[in-house]
Amino acid sequence: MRIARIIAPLAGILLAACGSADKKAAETPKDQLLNTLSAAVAKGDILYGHQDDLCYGHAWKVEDWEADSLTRSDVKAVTGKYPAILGLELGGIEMGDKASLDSVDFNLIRKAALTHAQRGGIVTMSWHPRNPLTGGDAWDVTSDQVVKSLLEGGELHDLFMNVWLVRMGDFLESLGDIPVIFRPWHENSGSWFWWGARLCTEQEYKDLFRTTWTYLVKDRGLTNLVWCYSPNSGISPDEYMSRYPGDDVVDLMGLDHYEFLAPDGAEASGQRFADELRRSLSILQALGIGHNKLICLSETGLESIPDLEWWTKVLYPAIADYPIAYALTWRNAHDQATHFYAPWEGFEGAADFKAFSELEDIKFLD
Ligand code: BMA
Repeated sequence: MRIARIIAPLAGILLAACGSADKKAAETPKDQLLNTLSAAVAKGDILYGHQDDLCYGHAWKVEDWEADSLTRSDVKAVTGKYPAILGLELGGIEMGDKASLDSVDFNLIRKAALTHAQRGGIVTMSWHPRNPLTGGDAWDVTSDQVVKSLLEGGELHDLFMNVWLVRMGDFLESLGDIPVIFRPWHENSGSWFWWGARLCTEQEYKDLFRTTWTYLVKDRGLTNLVWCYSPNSGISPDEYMSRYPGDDVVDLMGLDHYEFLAPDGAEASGQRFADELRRSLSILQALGIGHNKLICLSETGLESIPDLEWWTKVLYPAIADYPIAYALTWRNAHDQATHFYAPWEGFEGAADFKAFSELEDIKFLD
């Protein structure tokens, strides 16, 4: 039994704050999406999300994006339903590339977003941009000058403002009224991306986030973005807030938390994962109430899911009592046998995922 009754007042506040749903219709796509998420939280629902669903899955991918009606989904093949939240990845858009860093054509990404929205689903977008200073990828942490170089006064500021953000703005604008949970500069409490904790100062990180927000929202006038801030788990409330860019530019407080299987086996690893998740979600819940923001588990998962009852015995009990709007598991790579985070047809742990999808408070797309 979840705690919908306790958090319903919070959702009420949020509804009032983002467009007075009881007085007049929501005005912007962003308001509408926030209202939808608030309503789900008020009911005690948790929406399930899957990264890159519709674009590809375990050992298959969409070949012809124009002809394909995007009806295939690993999640649907197992549960009969599409995920409620579709995660999509924009890494490479800043370079003007035709396809993302995961080789998904940006036309397909746009079509997947529109198709999913037309089916009644919600879209979220992440961004793993390349390292503009070294020419490496998002994981290139060889320089701690990258964020600084993009900010005002930096050698790459012009590139950032007049090329990177323009390309991002063009793509997001091309989605029209489709609302998007936009989640740039994520997992910044770790130091595995060039915008991570040891790679820039707190102020530089905040400036990076705020510069991105100001360009897309103020300069471009985009009204379809719900802004999600999502550091990694394993942090204190102070650490969460130390790089928080501000209530005026964040709509959704998120958190990424994965399970990694340790040599002591699935049971011990699952226990540690669940304990840390509960600890992190308790912190997030308190911060969400304090800042009047919805909260979510923006990324989670166990690669290859060797624990065949992970969904109902590990993940669900860890999240069920928290007012998170959604929980999203990462992608099922089409070209790597073990890089998957959701079951696919024929996977031996599929039954447990189906059971998870049938839980009363876990919502897929009906
Ligand atoms: C990572 C992995 C990578 C991928 C990246 C961006 O976690 O899945 O293979 O390129 O996300 O989607």
